[in-house]
Amino acid sequence: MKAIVYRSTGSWYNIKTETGKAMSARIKGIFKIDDITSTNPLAVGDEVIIEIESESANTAMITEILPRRNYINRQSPAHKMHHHIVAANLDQSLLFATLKDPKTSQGFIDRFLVTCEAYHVPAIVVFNKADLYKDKELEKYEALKEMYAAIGYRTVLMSVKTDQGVEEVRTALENKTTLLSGHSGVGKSSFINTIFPDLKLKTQDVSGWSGKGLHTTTFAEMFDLPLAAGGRVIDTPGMREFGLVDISRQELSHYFPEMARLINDCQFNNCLHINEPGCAIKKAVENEEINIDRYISYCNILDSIEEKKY
Ligand SMILES: Nc1nc2c(ncn2[C@@H]2O[C@H](COP(=O)(O)OP(=O)(O)OP(=O)(O)O)[C@@H](O)[C@H]2O)c(=O)[nH]1
Ligand SMILES: [Mg+2]
Ligand SMILES: [Zn+2]
Repeated sequence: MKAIVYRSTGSWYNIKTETGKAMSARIKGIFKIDDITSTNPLAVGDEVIIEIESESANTAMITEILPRRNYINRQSPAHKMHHHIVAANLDQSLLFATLKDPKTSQGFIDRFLVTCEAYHVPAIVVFNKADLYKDKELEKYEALKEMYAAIGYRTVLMSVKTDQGVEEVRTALENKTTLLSGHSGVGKSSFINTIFPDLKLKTQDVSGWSGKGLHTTTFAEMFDLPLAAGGRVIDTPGMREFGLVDISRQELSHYFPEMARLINDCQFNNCLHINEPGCAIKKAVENEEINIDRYISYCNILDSIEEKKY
């Protein structure tokens, strides 16, 4: 029987069968997975084949993982050589960012967008806590919105507290499987609570963002949306950094849409767009066709990628 993984808490998985029954399941034996360095063999969103173990205890054995359509992968903060699959089989991802309490940097957003491009997951950037923004933050938002719109990314200004923009984001979730991610304290679980009348996910206490970067959500978990159109949303624990996996220095510019369309115009086909002669990207930055802040993100990410030694 087919089932989907809704939550992983270590050796046990919460799954839902294709007939809609929720069960607990374990992996039977060891099955072959492409990437043995992953810290988690199965992720939320994975489609699996199960055998019922006990009807009375409502448990099952997972015997096989079905091929993933896509996934979001990040470097494990503790072990740089390991990676962690955040979620699989996604239709889109919503990156939650805040310009205040806490501040999300553009660098963090751009790193996440690079991963979404690399794994073919469409991304929307949601700026939450709009109720806290003063003129300075609102101006910053407008500038970011314009910058991202020019390269094909949608942004939404939202406040879970005042409901501003919540309906727009809810509509974007219809009939899709959506990953929510972002730093701790940006309001991912609060957002899910507002769109699920009955769900009471744990969120940080009412004093709001404490500045300590505490993680309130500790496991990724998927929920079926209470919408006629259907859809699922995945809440995840906040992350401090977003370590890129499996992206080489040479291919990085392919995942910046505004650079990807120009790389064939560079004089050298192995151009890294730093100080090579005849570089079309550098020229576009000088002409302001490419936003300088995006180019800075590119350079910072490039610096952080170590060339693999084969
Ligand atoms: N002012 C304001 N506070 C908000 C808003 N949305 C959420 N918060 C508060 O921000 C704090 C953090 O919210 P959470 O939903 O726990 O954040 P999270 O992203 O799930 O955090 P982790 O689970 O740690 O990753 C809570 O105290 C919320 O009440 C908002 O739109 N405006
Ligand atoms: Mg949370
Ligand atoms: Zn170049």
